[in-house]
Amino acid sequence: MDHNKLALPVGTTLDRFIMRKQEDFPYATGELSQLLRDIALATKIVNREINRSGLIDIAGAYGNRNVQGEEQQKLDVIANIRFIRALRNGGEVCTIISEEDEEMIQTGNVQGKYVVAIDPLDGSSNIDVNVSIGTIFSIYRRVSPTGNEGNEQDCLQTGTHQVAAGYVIYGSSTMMVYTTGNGVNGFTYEPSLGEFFLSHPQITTPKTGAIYSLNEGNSNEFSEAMTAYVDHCKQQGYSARYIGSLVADFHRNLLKGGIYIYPATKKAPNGKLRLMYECNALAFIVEQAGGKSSDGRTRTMELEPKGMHERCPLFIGSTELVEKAEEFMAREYEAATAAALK
Ligand code: AHM
Ligand code: MG
Repeated sequence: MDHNKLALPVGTTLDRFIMRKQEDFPYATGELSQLLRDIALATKIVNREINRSGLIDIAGAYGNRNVQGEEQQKLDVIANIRFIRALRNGGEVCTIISEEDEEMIQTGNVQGKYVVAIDPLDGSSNIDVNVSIGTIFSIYRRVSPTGNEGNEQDCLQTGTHQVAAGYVIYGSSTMMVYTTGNGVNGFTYEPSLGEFFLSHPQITTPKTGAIYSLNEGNSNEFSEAMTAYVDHCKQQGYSARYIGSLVADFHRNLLKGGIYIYPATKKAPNGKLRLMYECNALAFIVEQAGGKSSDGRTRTMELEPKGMHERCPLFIGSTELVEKAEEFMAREYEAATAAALK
């Protein structure tokens, strides 16, 4: 009897995968690997809290508003505590930017070489209704010398300087997807073993697709170019798919092909999503998977951040779809430039 058939191999754990990748870089010190493992550990804890949120009193509003003026959910706060604690205890990170905290968070690890920007729990309005939510993170190497706390310059680097980025989707299964700039790999959580296993090696996103994802409820607030692009999607016969959880919408489109848009609107001229801990991380991942991300004109990862909580429009997904949307947005830009010159 074939032993493999009797007891199928469980596959590669996230820990082993991270260690193997580190071996590819002979001078790597292991700090980034440790940091990724710290994030994975916090993810497991947050996953546990999310899974039992319907059973104990941790669903619902916390009774506070975050820096964005949005109502914090209890799980937003819990996830924030869990990630910050894991990064503080891990020792590799000097400073953290979080969606939930107005100021940068100093971990006290002045020797830490890394800065992390994180949305601990994205799409949290979906928590109470059992819809997928996520975590998004970006990792940068600090630019200031070690021995001091991290500063604004460390925190406000362009997305091109990311050394790693990832997201976790707490969905029908929990997955972690990340890149260190050498392709994108996805790991699925096996709850009975408490481990992430490599399930989606070397993810590539289709060059094109037939899904468009945006909140059409805001269409009265769209620019003419944006409205024209949505009409174009309809004429092409694309399907509209919008969960309202960025990670879940992004993940689906990454695997199936499509475009996710959170555009500028009349009320919100910079859109809704945050450059430092939502857009840049997903931009790094989509580019590593062969896709594209921009604000409609400029590559997301080249946008110069001016503030930790800065917002920007997001057009992200399959290259052909993003480029087509950019064509529509360019018309708008040209018209505005012509009008300004009159
Ligand atoms: P959050 O960070 O406060 O959870 O908000 C971000 C979420 C994204 O997950 C989602 O794509 C978007 O907001 C949905 O916004 P809207 O309800 O305006 O469509
Ligand atoms: Mg968010």
